[in-house]
This record gives sequence, structure tokens and C-alpha cells, in this order.
Amino acid sequence: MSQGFGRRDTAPVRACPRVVAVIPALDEAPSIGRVVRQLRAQRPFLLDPVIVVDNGSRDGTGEIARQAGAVVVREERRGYGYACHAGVLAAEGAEVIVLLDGDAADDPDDLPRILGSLLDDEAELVVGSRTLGSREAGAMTPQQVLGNRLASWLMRHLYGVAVTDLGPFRAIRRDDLLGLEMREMTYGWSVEMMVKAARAGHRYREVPVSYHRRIGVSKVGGTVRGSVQAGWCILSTTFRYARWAPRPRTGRLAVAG
Ligand SMILES: Nc1nc2c(ncn2[C@@H]2O[C@H](COP(=O)(O)OP(=O)(O)O)[C@@H](O)[C@H]2O)c(=O)[nH]1
Ligand SMILES: [Mg+2]
Repeated sequence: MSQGFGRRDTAPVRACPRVVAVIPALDEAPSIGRVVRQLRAQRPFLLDPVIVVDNGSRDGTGEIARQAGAVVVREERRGYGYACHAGVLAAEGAEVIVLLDGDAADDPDDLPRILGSLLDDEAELVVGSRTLGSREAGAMTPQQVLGNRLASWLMRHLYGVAVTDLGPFRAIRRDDLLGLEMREMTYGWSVEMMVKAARAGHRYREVPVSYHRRIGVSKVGGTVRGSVQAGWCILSTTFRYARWAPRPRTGRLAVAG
């Protein structure tokens, strides 16, 4: 891959692999148009189309995303993992998948940095760390910060991977991701990706990213129910794939989030 892909000024367009962004979105009408437009402005790093997976929204998220230039995939089964997985399947022909949320909390300007490590062949899974980067005041609830710290600590000790955060903004090759045979179809999806990648021997790299206060209403960290469900899913998934854990049964699907 091209040298120094992470630097905007030196990246030759012809050297770009097929990078497709996948955004899971549930009722993100106030933010989704802006996120899609900002991402599309990131060419030549990103290939059109941006894929938005509308997870049964009732506020017109899909239509707004389409108007902003995204390809919209509908996934009726409610769950963060279902939505991400549907987007990955839809991104046929993509070499690299970039995942980020639809609430404008992630900063599309961090895309070159996230892609840089992957395309410079420094790692197979690159995750944007809000711990290493900067976080706007109030962007994460105290329980999110605590839960992330705990899960990161567990991952370092159980899997020996230098994790500081379970950020949603990440990049992985599509073939590698499909090879992980993801099973957690709700909040455990992101963690499953990290622990299975570690077990598969994929190199892990974090890059610092900025994290903003989301636009619109939180479905996870901002609600008690969402925080408890997400916390449970994340921790149980972290333990499930540890070396000493019994082999998880295939086909297991978690409760919807
Ligand atoms: N909770 C939840 N989020 C979903 C679902 N499908 C897609 N999402 C998206 O997942 C992302 C993370 O959710 P968010 O409410 O921002 O979580 P928070 O950042 O922890 O408050 C957003 O882009 C949601 O729109 C789903 O079924 N459940
Ligand atoms: Mg969010």
C-alpha cells in the first residue's frame, strides 16, 4: 500500500483501495444528513457510496440519508450488531469497511488517521480511541466512561491487547471481518470484533480521535435500560471468548438492543 497514506497531501488517488463507510442508524434524523455529507467530503479516502443501515427508524432517517447521498439499507431486526452486519454484507466489493455512528459524535476528519494505520499495514483492526484523543465535556456519561475503562482493562488482561477504549469509529478489511463470523447482534458486536480479532492473531492498533456530544437522543449510554443492557452484553462478550471460556455455540444471537 502507498507510503504515508495517512497524510492527506501525499495520498495518490489511484492507490486507494475500496473503502466503504457503514453507519448503523436508529432514529438519527437530526444528525444523519450531516454525518453523510461530512463523510462524502472525505474523498479520496472514502469511496462512494456511504452505506447507512436504517434500523427501523420512524423519524425519516433513511430518507434524509438518501437525500444526502447515502445508499440506505434497511434492517428490521433491531440491534446495533444486526445493523452493522447488514451494512457489511451490503458493501459487496469493498476491501475495507469503516464503521462509525450516525449521531455526529465521531469526527469524520479523523478518517485519514484511522485508515492510515490499516493501509500502511501496521494493523488489521484500527480503532479510534477517545481516551487517547479528546472528548467534549458531556459527550460520554460517567457510566460509559467507567464501563469502557473496565472492559478495556479486561481486554488487556484477558487478551493481551493494548486497548484503552471501545470506540465505534474503526476500520477493518471486509474479508477479515467476515472471517470473524460475528454472532453478537446487539451491543456486544464491537467487543466481539476486538476479542475475536485478537484470538485470530490480527494486529490491533488505536489512534487518538475526537469525540463530540451527540446530536439527538441517545439510545444506549443516555438511558438506564440501554446502559445496563450494553454493559451486560459488553462484559459477557469479553469473557465469552477468553481462552479458558468454553467454546461459544455458533448461531447464538443475543437479545435485541
Ligand atoms: N441502541 C441501538 N442503536 C442502534 C441500533 N441500530 C442502530 N443504532 C445506532 O448505533 C449508534 C450508537 O447508538 P447511540 O444511541 O449513539 O449510543 P450512545 O453513543 O451509547 O449513546 C447510533 O448511530 C444508533 O443510531 C439499535 O438497534 N439499537
Ligand atoms: Mg452515540
